[in-house]
Amino acid sequence: MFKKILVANRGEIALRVQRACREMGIKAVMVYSEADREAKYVKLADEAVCIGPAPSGQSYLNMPAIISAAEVTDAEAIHPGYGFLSENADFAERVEQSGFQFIGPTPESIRLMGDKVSAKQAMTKAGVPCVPGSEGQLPEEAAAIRRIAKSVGYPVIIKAAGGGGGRGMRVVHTEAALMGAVQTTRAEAAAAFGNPAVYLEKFLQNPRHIEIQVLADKHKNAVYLGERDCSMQRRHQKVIEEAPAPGIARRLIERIGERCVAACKKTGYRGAGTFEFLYENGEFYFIEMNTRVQVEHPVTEWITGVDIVRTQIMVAAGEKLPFTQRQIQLRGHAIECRINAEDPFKFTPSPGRITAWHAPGGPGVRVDSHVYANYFVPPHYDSMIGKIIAHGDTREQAIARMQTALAETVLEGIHSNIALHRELMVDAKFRAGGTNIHYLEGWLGERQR
Ligand code: MV4
Repeated sequence: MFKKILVANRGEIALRVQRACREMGIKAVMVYSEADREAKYVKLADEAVCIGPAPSGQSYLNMPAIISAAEVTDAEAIHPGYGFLSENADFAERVEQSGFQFIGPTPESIRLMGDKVSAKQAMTKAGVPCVPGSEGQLPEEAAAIRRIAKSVGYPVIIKAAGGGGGRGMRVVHTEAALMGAVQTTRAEAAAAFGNPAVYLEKFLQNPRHIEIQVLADKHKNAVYLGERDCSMQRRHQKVIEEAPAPGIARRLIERIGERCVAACKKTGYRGAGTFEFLYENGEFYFIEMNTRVQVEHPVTEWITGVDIVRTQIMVAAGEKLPFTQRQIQLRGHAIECRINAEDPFKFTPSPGRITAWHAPGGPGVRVDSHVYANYFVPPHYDSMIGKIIAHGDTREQAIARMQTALAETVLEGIHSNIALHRELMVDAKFRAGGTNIHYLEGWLGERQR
């Protein structure tokens, strides 16, 4: 096992990885920007290295600075967390070329999944059901594109191969609008991702976002850890996640999970990964794969009892997965509320000094957050400052515990979305379960302020 790991991230996930290291008897080197000097996990670190000024381009995205920090501290591996360099194949490659273990999949896997066209082709080949659409990227000729769209059937969606997570896509309802949308999406993709390739899919109007968590080792073993329902989102930012997904038959999830595991084995995937699906009318359609640990991993940890971050570290060190698929049993229900420092109505970031913070607790409550009273939320990064996760034997109990937790939480000095979560926990449609990806935005539109 590693003796020392460098954590190339900040905020709650940096603390989460630091905790996993502590528990495993591994020293954690924390890197930080000038804006994060006062962070608790920096103060409490075995070692900490400043990697640059506040803007992430000069710090958390600064590959030479991070690799130098690993060199001077004699770390053996680098955990990238989520965001920043976590899905950057060139970074993973440079980490390994510098003699460190990247805690994640191979650069080849990251590259395969980073290109959404090659990802879909690999999944189709591995037997994972995908959204009907173009085979690979769209050709140049307008007539050929029209033919594809017509056979798929309108509405269709044009997506950039280099996009993902909602970036670089455009819905098309009629043939008249098709070529304009293709040209615009291509131009935007070339500018934003340096890759003009686009592909076409049938546009699903009212899907849910269901994702499958997988873990794989370097010895051809892979398991899936059930699913998460991440449909409660606003502008492609998830707000509430839960597991299991309400109302979806277990045998259907098992069929899809087994396909995901087969795809991992076929592509030589290792580490933690997430297969994103759209779910509509009882069918799953693969859209993208994320090759990192995700924000919402705690809901899966809670219903499976598997420590995902610990397992990422174990498999990166070459150990075998310490469990088989048969040993993965789901227990109860877990819900996560993301706590954002933001205006409760305009959703603009609300950085600043936290004057009071009382985290909730009690049975079935977990808080993943790096904040504390008198902590200054820097304006340079994502507005998420932590997560509250509640578990129960049933979904009703998990919601009840989340309501208690939200009622106990005190956060003063900055604006947040805690009141929003309190309102959502009593919303009849949310409580019924199974709302689609458009529900939250509709609800916000009708909400009385
Ligand atoms: C779609 C779709 C409907 N049909 N693809 C948005 C994020 C990116 N991961 C894929 N996205 C979508 N792809 C087809 N063929 C609708 C979305 C989508 C969405 C997906 C998941 C969660 C929230 C979403 C919000 C708007 C659109």
